[in-house]
Amino acid sequence: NLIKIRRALISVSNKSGLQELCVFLNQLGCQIVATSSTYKAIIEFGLPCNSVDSITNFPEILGGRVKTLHPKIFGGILGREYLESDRADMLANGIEVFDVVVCNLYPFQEVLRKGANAEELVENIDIGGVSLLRAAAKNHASISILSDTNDYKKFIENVSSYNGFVSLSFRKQLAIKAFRETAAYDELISATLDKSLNVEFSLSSKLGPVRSENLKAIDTLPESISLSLCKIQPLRYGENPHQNAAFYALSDIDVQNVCSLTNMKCFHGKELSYNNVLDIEHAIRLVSEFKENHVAVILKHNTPCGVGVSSKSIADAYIAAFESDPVSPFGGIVCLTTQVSIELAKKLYETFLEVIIAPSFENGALDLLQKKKNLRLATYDSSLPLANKTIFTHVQGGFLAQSSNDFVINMENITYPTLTKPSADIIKAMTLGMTVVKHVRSNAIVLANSQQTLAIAGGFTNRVDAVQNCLSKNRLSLDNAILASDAFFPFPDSIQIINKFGIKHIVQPGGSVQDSEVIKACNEYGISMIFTGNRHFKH
Ligand code: 93A
Repeated sequence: NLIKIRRALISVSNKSGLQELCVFLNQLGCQIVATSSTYKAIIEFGLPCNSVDSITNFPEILGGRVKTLHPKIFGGILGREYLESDRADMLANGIEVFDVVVCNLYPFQEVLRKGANAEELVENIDIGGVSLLRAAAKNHASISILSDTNDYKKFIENVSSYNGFVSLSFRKQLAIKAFRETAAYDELISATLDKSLNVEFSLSSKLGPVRSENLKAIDTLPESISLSLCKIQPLRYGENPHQNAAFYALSDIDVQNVCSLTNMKCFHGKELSYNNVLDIEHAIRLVSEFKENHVAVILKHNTPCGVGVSSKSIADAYIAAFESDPVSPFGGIVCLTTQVSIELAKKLYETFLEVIIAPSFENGALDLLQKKKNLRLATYDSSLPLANKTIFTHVQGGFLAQSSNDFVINMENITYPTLTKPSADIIKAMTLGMTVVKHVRSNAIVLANSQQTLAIAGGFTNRVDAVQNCLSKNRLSLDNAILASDAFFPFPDSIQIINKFGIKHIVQPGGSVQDSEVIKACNEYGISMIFTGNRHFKH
C-alpha cells in the first residue's frame, strides 16, 4: 500500500509553495519532470529538472494548448506497475512511471473575476491539466495527486513519516479532492459560458423581473438549477465568534460589477463579519425601495429599528431615523443613500456603531469617523440593481427558492373600507410604513409619519403583542401617525388597543374572514383604514 516517490510530474499555474516542495522531492532523490514555465521556475530555484519535451521528444505546440497530452506522460500516470501486461506495454513503449503528479489548473476563476472577455475565458479553459488530475486520481492505487498548494505540507509530512513512501489512505484523500476540483472547475466553466456565449438558460433570465401582476412567474422556476459559487471574501466569523464564515457569490454573474452587495467595499475598521454582511444586505434592500432624496436606515440584528427620509439633507434623514428608537442603534449598522456630510458625521460619531455604509463620505466626515479604529466604513454603488430576483434559503438537504418580494403599494389596488378616508399626506405615511413593515420579521407592526418611523415591532408570534409592543415603545408625537401591519388583523382586538393610544390611521392588507368586524371597530372609533391587498410575511 505504500508507494515510493521516485518520479514527479509538475505542471502548475499557481507556483506558491513550489520551491519548498521541489527541495523536498530533490532531497528524496526524486526525478522531477515539468511543463515549460514550471520547468523554468524549478531551474531558477537551482534544482535539477527535466522538461516534458525532453521526455516526449515532442515540442509544446499550439501556443501551449498541447503540453502534456502525450502517451509517454499519460502512460506514466495511468500505468499499473503491479500488472504484468501494463509493465510490458510500458517497457515496449519506453514509458516510465510517475509516482506523484502536482498540478493546479489555468486560473479560470481569477480571470473571470478580472472581467475577461469570452476569448480570454476560453483560452483559460485547462484541458491537459484536468486530464492530469483525473488520470492521476483514477490511478490513486499507484500514484499521488497534489491538486491544492495547501496540501504540499501534508504530503511532505506523510512521505517523511513513511521514509520516502506515501500511504494509500492519503492517496485516496488526494484523489477525491482532485475529482472535486475538476468537477467544480467544469461547473464554473459551464455556468459562465452559459452567459458569455449567450446560450439560453440561466435562472435569472428565465424567471425575469418579477412584477406584482406577474407573481405567478414562480411557476417558471426550472426543474433543476446548477449553481456555481466562488468565495469573494473571507469573513471575520459567523453568526458567533466560534463559527467560521465566508461570502460566496454566484460565479455566473459578473460578481464585481453587477450588484450593490458584491460591489460593496469596506475600507476602514475591522474585517466584516457574517452578521455585518446580512445586515448590509437587508439595509440596502430597504433603502433601495425609497425614491426620496435622502434616506437613512438603522438596522440591528437584521431588523430595521429606524428609518428616516428627507428632501433637504442626509443628516435630517438620519436624525429622523435615530429619533424613532434612540436605544437600539447601539452596535447597529447605518445605511445611507447619499454622501455622508460633516454635519451627519458629527451625529454618527456620538453613537457606538458597527458599520456605516454610504455611496461616499465627505473628506472632513471621513477624518472624523476614521478616528474610530474599529468602526467599519463601507461604500456601495446605490445605482446598481439588487441582483437576486430569486431568493434562496438553505434548508436541510436543499434550498427553498422564491421570487423576491418586489411589491410596492399600488394605488390602483387600494381599497378604502372605512367611513373616514385618509388624506394624501396620510397615504404618504402609509406608504412609508408599509415599505418598512415589509422588511420586518413577522408578525410586524410599524408606526410612522410621512418622514420617519416612530416605532417598529417585529418577530412576534401574535399580532396583538406586536401592536401593544409597537405602541407602548413610541416616544414621539402621534400627530398624523399611521400604523402599518404586515398581514391582516384576524380579530378586532388590536383595533381596540390602537384606539386606546389615539392612532387614527391604519394600513393593512385586508383579507381576514373577520374583516367586517375590524372595519366596524374602526368606524366606531373614527379610524381611517386602507386595504392594500398584499400580505408581507417575512420569516
Ligand atoms: O493548454 S492545456 O490544456 N494543455 C495541456 O496539455 C496542459 N498540460 C498542463 N494546459 C495544460 N496544462 C496546464 O498548464 C496545467 O494545468 C497548469 O495549469 C499549466 C502549467 O503550465 P506551465 O508550466 O507552462 O505554466
